[in-house]
Amino acid sequence: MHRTVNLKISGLKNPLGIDPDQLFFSWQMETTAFDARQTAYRIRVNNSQDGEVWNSGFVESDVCTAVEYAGPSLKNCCRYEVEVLTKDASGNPGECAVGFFETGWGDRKWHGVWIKGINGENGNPVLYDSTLPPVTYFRREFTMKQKVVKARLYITALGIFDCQINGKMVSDACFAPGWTDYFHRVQVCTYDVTSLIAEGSNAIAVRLASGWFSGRISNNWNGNKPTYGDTPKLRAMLVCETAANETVIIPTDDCWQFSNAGPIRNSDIYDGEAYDARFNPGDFALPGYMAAGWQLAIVTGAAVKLESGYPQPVRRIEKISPVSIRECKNNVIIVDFGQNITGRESLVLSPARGAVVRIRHGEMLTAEGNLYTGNLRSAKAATVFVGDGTTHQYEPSFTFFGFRYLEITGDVKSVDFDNLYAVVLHTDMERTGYFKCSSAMLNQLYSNIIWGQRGNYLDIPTDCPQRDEKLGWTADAQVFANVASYNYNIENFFAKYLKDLALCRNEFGEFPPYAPYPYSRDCYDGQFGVAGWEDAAYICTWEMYRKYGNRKALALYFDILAETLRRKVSQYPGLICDQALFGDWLNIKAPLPPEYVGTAFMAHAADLLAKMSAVLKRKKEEMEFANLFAAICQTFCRTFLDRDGHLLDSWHGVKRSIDMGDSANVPLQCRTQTGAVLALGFHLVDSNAEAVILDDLKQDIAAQGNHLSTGFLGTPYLVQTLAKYGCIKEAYALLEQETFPSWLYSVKEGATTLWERWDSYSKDGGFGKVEMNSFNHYAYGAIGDFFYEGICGITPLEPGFQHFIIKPLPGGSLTSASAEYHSCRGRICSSWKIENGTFSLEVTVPPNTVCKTVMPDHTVYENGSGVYYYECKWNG
Ligand code: RAM
Repeated sequence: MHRTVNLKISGLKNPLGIDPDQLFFSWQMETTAFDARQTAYRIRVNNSQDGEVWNSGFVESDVCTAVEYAGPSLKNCCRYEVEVLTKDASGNPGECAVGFFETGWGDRKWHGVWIKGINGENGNPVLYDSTLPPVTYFRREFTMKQKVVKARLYITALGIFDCQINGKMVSDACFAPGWTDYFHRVQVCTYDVTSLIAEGSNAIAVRLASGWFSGRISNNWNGNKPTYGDTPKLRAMLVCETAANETVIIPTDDCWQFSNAGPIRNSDIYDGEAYDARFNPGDFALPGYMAAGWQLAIVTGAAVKLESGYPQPVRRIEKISPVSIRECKNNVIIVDFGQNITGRESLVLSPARGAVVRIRHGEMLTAEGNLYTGNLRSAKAATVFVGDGTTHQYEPSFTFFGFRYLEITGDVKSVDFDNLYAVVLHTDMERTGYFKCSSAMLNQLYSNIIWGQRGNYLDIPTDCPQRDEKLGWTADAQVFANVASYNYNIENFFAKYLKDLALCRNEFGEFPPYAPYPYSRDCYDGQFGVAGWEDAAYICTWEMYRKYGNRKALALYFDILAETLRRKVSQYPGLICDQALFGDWLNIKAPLPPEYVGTAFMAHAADLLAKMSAVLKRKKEEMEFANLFAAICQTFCRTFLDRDGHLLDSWHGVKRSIDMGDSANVPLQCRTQTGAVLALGFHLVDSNAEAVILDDLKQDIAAQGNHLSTGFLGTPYLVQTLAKYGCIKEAYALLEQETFPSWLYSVKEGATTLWERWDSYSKDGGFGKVEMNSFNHYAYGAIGDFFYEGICGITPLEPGFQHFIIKPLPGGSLTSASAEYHSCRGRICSSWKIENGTFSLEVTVPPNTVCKTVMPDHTVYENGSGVYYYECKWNG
């Protein structure tokens, strides 16, 4: 008998506060039977008052992902029970999956208004940064005459907050309500606080920090002009139902009080936190508190849409102990956590009243063993703790750092080093992928990729977590999206990001260089619509569809994407587009003409739109974009290929992309590694030219002694494209290369995350260009695609893994490898080894899927669910 398991409602387990218009269901079949298939499903939605609200009836279908709710309109703030039953091939209904969800407040009238405090002075410009305001505390008391049987807190902020009721935190989310395009939307968090409300006196208290709204991140790149606003704002509504069937609502209003006299004297995402324990507000989150000196909150407004749902918060995921603690100079302690992470420190300390402990964060040490902070640019990334003579368990609250090392100075004797940890913070995503193989170096590279994702998937996909950026850069996001979606379930994470990407377009419909984009749309307008960056919108939308099979998500953006491309084409009627400001970012002396990059990505966008149209059954558009793709390919070949099919090795144009690497004085040419893999990977040329370009690519790699020269845009396609064309030897030669430039070069130099540059550091040469040198930039981690799809060969043939292939590509020094991927239909596994001239492979195929297995000797097997073992001869 089978079971129906893993029921997700709008991508989540038993969510609260969801938007009923976005409701969809997914589940999996669980059984050890071979060839198990779902032949039908039935979804029932009930609520306690109305009974059955929707019964889909048995639908004959094997679909089990993203099934949309199709019943009558749902009530707001109401709990619904869900039951999903599936039938197998013999019509057996098995065991059902159950879950529930609760709808959010929705578009009903809000009872709370926006309130704010006044940005206070932090009181001591010597100790703390005088340009940054303290965190504002808010509170309000209320009386419940009756016992409360259900209480929900709907709360949001322009800024970041945490909230307590009667001294207890309402949630463990960090940085709520997340960063969205605050010009348009802000997420509303819904919390079940029933157990926190007492009969009698109660208090609700909030700490509100500037965060992404009015902190430095929102104006650093805009001449320090506060673009969203200069003071954070809060809006909340506590809705209580009593035993006497009454509804009591406590809204944010002018009865709330605020104070700037709390201990967090400064808080900023770039700069860190200053905490002065002498500012002790006492039990401000408990009822009966004497709020002396507190002022009445100011009622304000905000033209921003409140959206139900805060699907995936950032949480404190893991605590790491130091691997070493040493005094590097008198009274300067260096703590090494052995791993570059994103998060903050947690420690126990007891400085005397007024004594100061300072903590700075860095990813590297200098040759002398001191903390290296040169690459942080203007980010202070520091914690200042001022003691009050008592012992504190302390961790900063509204900031995060990218670091492996801490430098602790000041009253270091007051620090209890046995109670010092690094707390890892990231969006709380479900891990779905694992990989290991016989090469310790590649295993370390894989670990670096995982940490790259953990370090940069913090509410939005960031470029880096340490310096004064931490922004949702689009190319970085698109090149890494494929491997990221194997490692973790990122369906909701990207749904949120793509929404903001679409909202942040400029008046010409062009996509921004990062999202959310905290400035007016004409600020840096040259950075909109940039090839490879703008394309995150097409590529990530398609990638999410490939992994999770959610057609509605495609439909949501299709028209916007189509419109954007049509406008671009009308701007470049000759079909040569030179909008490639960042080129093949950080390539190694192999700069491409911007015309080449711009045109290649314009073609790829057309191709993806043709594919999307086909899925959405939009025949007219499918023709339109297929024709457009063909036309751009023609122009591309006419412009960038010579008569024999070689990419041009010189270029007549003079326009160049920005160069932050070493390519500024290198002549432009199309015949580069990135030039080749874009032409091949995007299928821009015919098969004759393909063979010529592939050959040139192999020669180039050999001429460079098996080294790569690709930057951000070419790297994701390099090894994958070689492998696709059967050049396994060349693919592994690049992958296992240990000298500069290569992936394993950084591993050899001791990296525990991916670096921004191929040469960010070397033991002999020291640090790369200091003005842009992050040690936690995941873009080059795109090579992880090859670990899952190449080495272990797991690739979807149909969206959502209904039909997939396992075609392992052994090669290089590897004698074994295995990958596991918890797809939306269940666990897939591919594990191989080579022993005594035999290649053996074990594959796991989840129920309700079909897997085509291709062995290295080209034998093909096709199977439904089960665990299978195959062998063939191996002669290397
Ligand atoms: C850098 C970012 C990012 C890149 C852009 C072009 O500052 O860190 O990685 O996409 O510039």
